Amino acid sequence: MNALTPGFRGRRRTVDDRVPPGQYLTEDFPVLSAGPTPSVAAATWTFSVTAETGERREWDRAQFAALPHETPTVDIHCVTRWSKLDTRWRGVSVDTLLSGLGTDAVFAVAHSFDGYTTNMPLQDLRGGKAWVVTEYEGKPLPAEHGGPARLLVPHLYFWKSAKWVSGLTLHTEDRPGFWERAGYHDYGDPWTEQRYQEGF
Ligand SMILES: Nc1nc2c(c(=O)[nH]1)N[C@H]1C(S)=C(S)[C@@H](COP(=O)(O)O)O[C@H]1N2
Ligand SMILES: [Mo]
Repeated sequence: MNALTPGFRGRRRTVDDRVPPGQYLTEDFPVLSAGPTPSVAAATWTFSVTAETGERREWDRAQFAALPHETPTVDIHCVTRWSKLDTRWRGVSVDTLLSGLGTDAVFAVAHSFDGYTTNMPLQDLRGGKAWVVTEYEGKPLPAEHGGPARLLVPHLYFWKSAKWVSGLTLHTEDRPGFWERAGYHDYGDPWTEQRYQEGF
């Protein structure tokens, strides 16, 4: 590239700019689960969204596969200090899953088939920032990484990206999830190192 191209001079993002404080880069993909990998049969898999009003929608595998899909390439950051750049996924934007749903909710909880839960502001799942993904690097998502489907919320620490996700519930009040009740930060911004709550 011509070093003097207007608009690029001194403005290119380097790898260092993409690694949040206190993180190191890894090329491999560590597996981190609180318990054993649950077996979730793809044939009977469903995903649901339930609003605070009780309004509920559910997709089976075929219905989910028929939704418009996206292929995000994103950087992920685990609270255990590894970060991984340019991970490639395929799945459905949460915007698509929430589209047309009437809700006054401000918070969401992701629920998983292993009983895991994690909470976040609903706003963090909207605006092209979160997906329910079923493929990683062009292949079906491996079970140990959350297959058949996991939530992907790359702008927050990776514990928010619930593996084996079964659905979202929407709430008017914050409901801390599994790690958040155990002392992890309620929000989990990697860029300001929101790792653990004060006092834990
Ligand atoms: N259902 C479920 N999802 C989960 C977890 C879990 O134990 N159960 N662990 C979380 C944590 S702490 C991290 S860091 C990431 C790890 O994802 P990976 O195993 O694909 O690297 O998954 C998150 N999602
Ligand atoms: Mo984690």
